[in-house]
Amino acid sequence: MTGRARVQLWGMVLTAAAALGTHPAQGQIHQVEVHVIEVVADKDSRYKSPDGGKPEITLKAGEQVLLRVSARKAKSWNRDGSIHGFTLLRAVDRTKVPGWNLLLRPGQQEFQLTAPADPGEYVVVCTVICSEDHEGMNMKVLVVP
Ligand SMILES: [Cu+2]
Repeated sequence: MTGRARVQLWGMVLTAAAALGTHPAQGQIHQVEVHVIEVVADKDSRYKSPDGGKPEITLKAGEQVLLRVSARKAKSWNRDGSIHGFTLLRAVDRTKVPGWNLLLRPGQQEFQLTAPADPGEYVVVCTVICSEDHEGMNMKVLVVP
């Protein structure tokens, strides 16, 4: 999955540059490398890759990430309309990674994020009580140097 996301990266470069408000000077293309990650937060309270398989996410420490999530309602949701959460924790002490405490709405949404600076194991957890299987809604993320 990571490989496929990397291929999509090049299609995203100009979009990302425009979104960041960077203007190429004198015809020079200023490339911003963005790692596109696609995840489904599904109605059975599981994170999946777009093909329905288990998501395997590897990030480079400190890289720019465009997280594209498609969320589908499970049995219950928050009063504010959030149907799942997407919160990144350090595996070793379960502390939250700043900027990665996300709430998901139904449908597709995108987040511009920065990968953790420290390599290691991380875990994404759902913070919305989305069903009786909510506690099992998590996935590993590996951050490499
Ligand atoms: Cu959930």
